[in-house]
Amino acid sequence: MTTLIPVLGDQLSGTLASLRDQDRATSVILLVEVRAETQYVKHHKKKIALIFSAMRHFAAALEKSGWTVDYVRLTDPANTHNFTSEVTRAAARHAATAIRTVEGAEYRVRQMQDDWSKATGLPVDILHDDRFICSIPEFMTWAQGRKEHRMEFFYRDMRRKTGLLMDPNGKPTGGDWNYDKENRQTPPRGLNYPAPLRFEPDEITQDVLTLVAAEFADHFGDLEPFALPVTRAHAKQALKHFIDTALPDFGRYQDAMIAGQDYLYHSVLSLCLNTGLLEPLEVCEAAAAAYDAGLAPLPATEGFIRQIAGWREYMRGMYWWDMPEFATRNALDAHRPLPDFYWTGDTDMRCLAQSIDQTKREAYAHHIQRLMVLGNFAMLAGVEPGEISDWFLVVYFDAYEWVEMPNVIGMSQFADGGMIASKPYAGGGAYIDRMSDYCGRCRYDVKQKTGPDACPFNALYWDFLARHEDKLKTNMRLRTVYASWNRMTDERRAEYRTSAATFLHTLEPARPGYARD
Ligand code: FAD
Ligand code: DLZ
Ligand code: SF4
Repeated sequence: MTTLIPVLGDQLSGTLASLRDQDRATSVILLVEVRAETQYVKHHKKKIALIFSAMRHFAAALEKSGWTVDYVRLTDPANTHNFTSEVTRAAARHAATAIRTVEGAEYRVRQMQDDWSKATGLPVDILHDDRFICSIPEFMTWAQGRKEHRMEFFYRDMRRKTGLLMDPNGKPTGGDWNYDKENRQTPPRGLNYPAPLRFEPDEITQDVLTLVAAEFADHFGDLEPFALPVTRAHAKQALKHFIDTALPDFGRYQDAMIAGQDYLYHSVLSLCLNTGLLEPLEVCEAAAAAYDAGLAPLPATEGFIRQIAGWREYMRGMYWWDMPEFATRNALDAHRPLPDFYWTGDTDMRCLAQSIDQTKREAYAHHIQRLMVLGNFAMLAGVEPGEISDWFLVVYFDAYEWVEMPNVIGMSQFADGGMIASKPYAGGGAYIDRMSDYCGRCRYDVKQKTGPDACPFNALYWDFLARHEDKLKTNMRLRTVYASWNRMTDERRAEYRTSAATFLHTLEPARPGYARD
């Protein structure tokens, strides 16, 4: 009687449901480096190294604690590089009598798991991933029957469910659910920003770096320097470091963008959460404990917890709510190919060039760079949602389809027609100028509205609103914006549209082969 327990590359948690209450003597854990998973989109080199190194460290830790682990390396000549055929091979190798696994986080992988019983002829127990605060059935119950889905109401339920920042009388701590009015300030000059901890590569990581350099040379991004957390111990240190050094100012400067400051007060914990090295509830509880101990103010703590217990869980729920249709949503009928500069960084628009350069080096950009620079530009320019979604899935170390897709197709492109965001996150140059120091040294002038030297975001913004007036003018949150547009003279409106068209004409489409072979 042997139970085979396949563990996927984003399930690297000792608390995983499939490992719980299992007899180590009669179980074999399977981890596989699968080429198809590295190349269905051609992931950033750092991301592949992160996942392989974390998988290898996790396997070693499991073996040390008495589990039998079958680890199939990328270079194993027998590796078939597909989850289903590797599970089938392993089941035969170990004469398995049953398979026990946790549901894949992505629709694509979850579909594969449905084939495992037929492929192996064995009973397959697919367990819910209870590392998430909200299970998929619980989210479906919440979502069903609601005319409109909004994160804020879901988030309040998660606060009630977990007791995070809740008073004993059932009211939110401090009296409000959300303290954003006290967050999101422009940072003063000369701040001493904390930097995330760096974890120098050990022998396991060095081997992986050599492998990735050899096997994935044509993938986007810089492999080295590599100093990401790859073990549970690293992840716990990274969490403590964030709480000690950055949480107190997290909310205040959450939306700021400063050239040369890649992380500001962000936690950089998404990679740990999304691989399983940290669990969402433990991260939220650590933040709440810092508030209780008087080490972090309430607006920062609440804002941080909302990102994880609110947005992260909500995005996962909405992904499963709408898949598989989510992947092909294109409510604004956008069909422009992705501009080449998303891969090369070769653009005079300094905000984009800076954000892309950082993405290439670090496989990281923070939320406002992703939303209001990289996503905003793609939406204003009318880029095909599937193309920009592929780009986001490739380039970030935390990008897995379940969380990338609702953020990109939903939140940043409005391609879901408003399922996730109540209005498009569209902004002109003034917003970027207010929240960043990018504009001062840009070749474009953020104050000019039209013409060859004007910040392109300005004309693109009005052109976007004009193009989609039929679909968007009834949106209550855009009423004053459309009122301003309609107060402009015909001549002024035409200037905006001509300026946008002239700029859009200069965009070179990306050459094939960056995102997929
Ligand atoms: P912090 O700012 O420190 O936030 C703390 C945590 O909150 C994050 O680690 C993350 O787990 C969670 N979080 C915050 N915002 C979101 C959100 N909107 N959705 C889900 N979780 C959130 N996040 C991913 O994990 N993977 C992605 O592929 C991804 N793609 C994105 C694409 C776009 C266009 C946008 C606008 C956002 C995307 N996000 C994604 C959400 C967010 O930008 C990242 O989670 C965050 O930048 C990660 O950095 P951090 O850990 O420093 O986050
Ligand atoms: C993203 C990724 C990569 C690059 N490589 C592997 C791998 O070799 N083996 C593995 O088990 N998982 C990998 N993953 C994660 C999966 O592609 C997928 O995102 C998750 O399993 C989510 O369902
Ligand atoms: Fe970006 Fe416009 Fe500012 Fe240049 S001027 S950095 S293009 S917002």
